[in-house]
Amino acid sequence: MTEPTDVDDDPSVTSRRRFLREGGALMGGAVMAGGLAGGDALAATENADNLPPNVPEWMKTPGDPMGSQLYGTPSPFEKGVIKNIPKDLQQYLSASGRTPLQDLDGIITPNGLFYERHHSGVPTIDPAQHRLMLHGLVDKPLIFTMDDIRRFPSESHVYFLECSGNPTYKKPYGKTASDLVGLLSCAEWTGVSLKLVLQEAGLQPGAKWVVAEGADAAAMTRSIPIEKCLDDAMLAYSQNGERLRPQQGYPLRLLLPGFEGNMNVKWLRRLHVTAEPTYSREETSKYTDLMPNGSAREFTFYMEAKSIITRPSGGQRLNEPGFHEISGIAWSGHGKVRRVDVSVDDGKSWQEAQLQEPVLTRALTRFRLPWHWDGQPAVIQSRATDETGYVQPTLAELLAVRGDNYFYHNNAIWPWRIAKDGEVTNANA
Ligand SMILES: Nc1nc2c(c(=O)[nH]1)N[C@H]1C(S)=C(S)[C@@H](COP(=O)(O)O)O[C@H]1N2
Ligand SMILES: [Mo]
Repeated sequence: MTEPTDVDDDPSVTSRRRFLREGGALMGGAVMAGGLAGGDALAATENADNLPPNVPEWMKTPGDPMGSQLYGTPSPFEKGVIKNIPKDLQQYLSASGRTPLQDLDGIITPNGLFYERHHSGVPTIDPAQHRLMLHGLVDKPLIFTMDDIRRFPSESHVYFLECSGNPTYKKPYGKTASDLVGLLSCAEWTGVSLKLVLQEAGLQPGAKWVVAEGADAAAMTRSIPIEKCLDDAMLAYSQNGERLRPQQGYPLRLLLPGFEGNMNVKWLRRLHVTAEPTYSREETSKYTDLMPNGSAREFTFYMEAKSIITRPSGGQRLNEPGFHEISGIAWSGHGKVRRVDVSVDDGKSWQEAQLQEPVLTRALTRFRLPWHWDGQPAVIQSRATDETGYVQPTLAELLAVRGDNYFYHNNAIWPWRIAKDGEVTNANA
C-alpha cells in the first residue's frame, strides 16, 4: 500500500513526486522565464500607446473604487508568483507547498506564500473552541482559552522556519531554488514566551522535556528539551502582523527558533511536561539520520548554516552579458549569519558578499554581490558561515561524513550553472 507521504517521509515517494512535478512544469516555466534575472514579464503585452511620450490608458480614467477588495491581493500581473505544489499532489492530505524563493525579495515571506507542510490536512479550528492543556510535572495543571493566552505579555520576533527534508539527499534534485529549498520561509511571529506559560503552572523538579501535541488528525507529537522551552520558545498566534494562517497552525502554534520545522507543532493543543522524551514516530522512524556505521543521529534539533543564490537561479535566464547582481538568502539555526562567500568560477575562488541589514538571529539574511557576467559558461554558488564559525559544507563533504542512508538535514552548498545562452540550471543535477 502506498501511503500519501512527502518530502520528509518516504524517499521513493519523493522521487515519484519529483517526476510528476517535472511532467507538470512546462506551464510554470513559461511564467518563470519572464520577469526574472533581467527579463520583463509584461514585454509580451507591450503596447506603444502606453509608452513614453504617450499618456498610458490607466491615467485617463479613475481606477478601481475603494471597497472592491476587502482583503488585498497582489496585482493580477503577479499571478505566476504562487506556492510550488505539484498539481497531481494537491489532493493529498499529507503534502507540502513550497515558497517561490526565487520570486521574493528581502527576508520576509508574505503569509500567502509561506511554505506549508502537514501530515493530515489543514484542520479548520474555531478559536472559541480551542484549548491548550498544560499538565504533567507541574504544580498546577492548566487549561487555557485563546483569550487566556492573549492576556500574557506578547513579544514579536523575526525567525525562519525550515523543514528538515529541504532538500532530501535523493536524486533527481529539483530545478529551481523553490524545488530545492522552498520548504523554508521567514516571518515576524507574535505570541507569548513559553517560559512565562510554564512558570504560570510551576515546573516540578525532574521536568526535563515538554511533549507538544497538535490538534490535527495526525496529532503531531514532538518532545522538546526543557532548556529550549525556557529559552526562546514561543507560543505564536500571529505571523507578519495578522493571525496565523490555517496552514501555519491557526489559532496557536509552537515556534522553536532554529529548530527543525517538524518540532514547531501547529494547532497546538497540549503540552505534557515529562522526565523523558516520548520517542514519538516523528523522532524515531522519521527525522532521525542513519549514519554509515549504523548508529543514528537523533534529536538533532538545530538546522545548520545554509545559503542559496535565488537570483540568478535555476529556471531563470540572463538576457545579456554585463552587470548582474547576485542575490540570495542565508540562515542558521544556531544564531546569526556572520558572512557569506560567493564563487563565480566553480568554487576556485570566493568573494565576500554584502549582508543586507538587519542581520537577525535565526532569521533569513539577504546577501548580494555585484557581478559582471562575461557571457561565458559559469558556475555560481554561495557559502554561509554562522556566528559559531561553522561553515556550510559542499554536498560531497556532507555525503562523505554522513552517507546517504537517510535524507534529512541536507545543508549543502548548491551551485547553479549558467550556460553561454544565459540559461540557469542546477549544477548538481
Ligand atoms: N500539528 C502539526 N504540526 C506540524 C506538522 C503537522 O503535520 N501537524 N508538520 C510539521 C512539519 S514537518 C513542518 S516542516 C512544519 C511546517 O510548518 P508550516 O506548514 O507552517 O510551514 O510544521 C510542523 N508542525
Ligand atoms: Mo517538515
